[in-house]
Amino acid sequence: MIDKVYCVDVIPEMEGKRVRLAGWVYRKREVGRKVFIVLRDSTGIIQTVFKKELSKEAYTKAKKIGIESSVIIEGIVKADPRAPDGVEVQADRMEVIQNVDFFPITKDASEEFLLDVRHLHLHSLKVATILKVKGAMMQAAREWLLQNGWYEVFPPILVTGAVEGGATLFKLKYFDKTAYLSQSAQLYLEAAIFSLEKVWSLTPSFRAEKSRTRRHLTEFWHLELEAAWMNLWDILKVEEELVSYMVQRTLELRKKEVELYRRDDIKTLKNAIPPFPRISYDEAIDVLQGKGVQIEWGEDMGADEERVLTQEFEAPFFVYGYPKHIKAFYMKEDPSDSRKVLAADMLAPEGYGEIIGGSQREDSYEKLVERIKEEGMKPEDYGWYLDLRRYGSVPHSGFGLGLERLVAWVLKLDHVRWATLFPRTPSRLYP
Ligand code: NSS
Repeated sequence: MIDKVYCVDVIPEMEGKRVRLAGWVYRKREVGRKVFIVLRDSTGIIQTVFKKELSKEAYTKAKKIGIESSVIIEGIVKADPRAPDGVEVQADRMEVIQNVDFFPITKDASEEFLLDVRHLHLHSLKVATILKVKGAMMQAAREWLLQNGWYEVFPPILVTGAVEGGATLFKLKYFDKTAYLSQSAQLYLEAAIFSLEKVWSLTPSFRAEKSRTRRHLTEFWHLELEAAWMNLWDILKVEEELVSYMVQRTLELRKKEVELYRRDDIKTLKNAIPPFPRISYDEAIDVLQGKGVQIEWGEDMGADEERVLTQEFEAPFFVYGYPKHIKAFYMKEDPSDSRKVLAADMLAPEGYGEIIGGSQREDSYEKLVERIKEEGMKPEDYGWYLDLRRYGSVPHSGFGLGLERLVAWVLKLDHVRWATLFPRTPSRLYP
């Protein structure tokens, strides 16, 4: 038997060769005594044509086959300028693996319905494109992390406490105790820097957030980095270099895929080259007030405020120097202004807003205990974490990037849920 090839392998230069393809019926159309079947596989699509005079049996099967049926097709490659990509397969054999009479997803399907049948929605070429881009972005991240001496670690998901506030913890029974699903690997990464110095992890993170926005999932993929001996400004350099590499490399690896979503509108992606603009929280508030947004110094910026701010930029940018009381307990107080912390978020342009949250960490035992108490939490719940400040404490910094948010911006998606295989939101746990 001849070897199976993929759709992408069928090129005009293969003219006259016999090939065997396996995949799903993407499109079908009959013209006179010909049936055109566009076959889909993981690499793309290829036109096949069944002529009655070539094989009556194959032609009859092709006439009957339904959209999204799984088939194996054999035939001869023919260069043809009229065919998409200038090539097609003159088919003389079809093996029907499973015939589909009616595929539930039709052109006019609503977004809600597509999510209800997400397991079938994955057949879509546009969905596959997003999955490929997400994979390419992590491939790029791994390349950069490896080239720059970061160690990958694998933190736990079952945890005993909050990192980003108790209100959004998913709680579960752990034998006779209570456990939670991790919101962030940060505290465990902080522990790991005492042996590996520069560490990273990719984990699912969970937030029991009821907020129904375009940028919240209850389960998302979190890329987190933590490094000893780095201050806030050092870690911002890491952030912009990593994100820039992820974006530029993805444009190399998956240009066609990115263009399927953005066409030639890739200016902001091209602009993602260090140094990214940096503005202080104070400046951001001035800009917002100047634009008539109702916000006072000390208030947190939500998605709406961030959207307005992103209109000022055509590349990702940082907002640094947030007020202490709106940020997490582990952030280091700004030594020059005790109302603030050494924290910065990275915001994506075009309305997307926050894609990274990062900071220098509080490395003093006493100060950290004080902050934990101020936040109404119990220091004894953070015993092991406090120990890190008692046994060889070092200045250190880190950040977390929401992979779906980055992909949503890169592909200009209208919601982060499209950037994940099976989205989890307050109303969606199935399929
Ligand atoms: O809450 S964060 O801003 N920060 C942390 O969790 C730190 N503990 C990370 C660290 O320093 N190691 O979340 C970080 C990023 C944020 O910028 C978003 O891009 C993403 O994680 N994120 C989310 N993505 C999708 N859905 C939800 N609900 C979500 N929450 C955060």
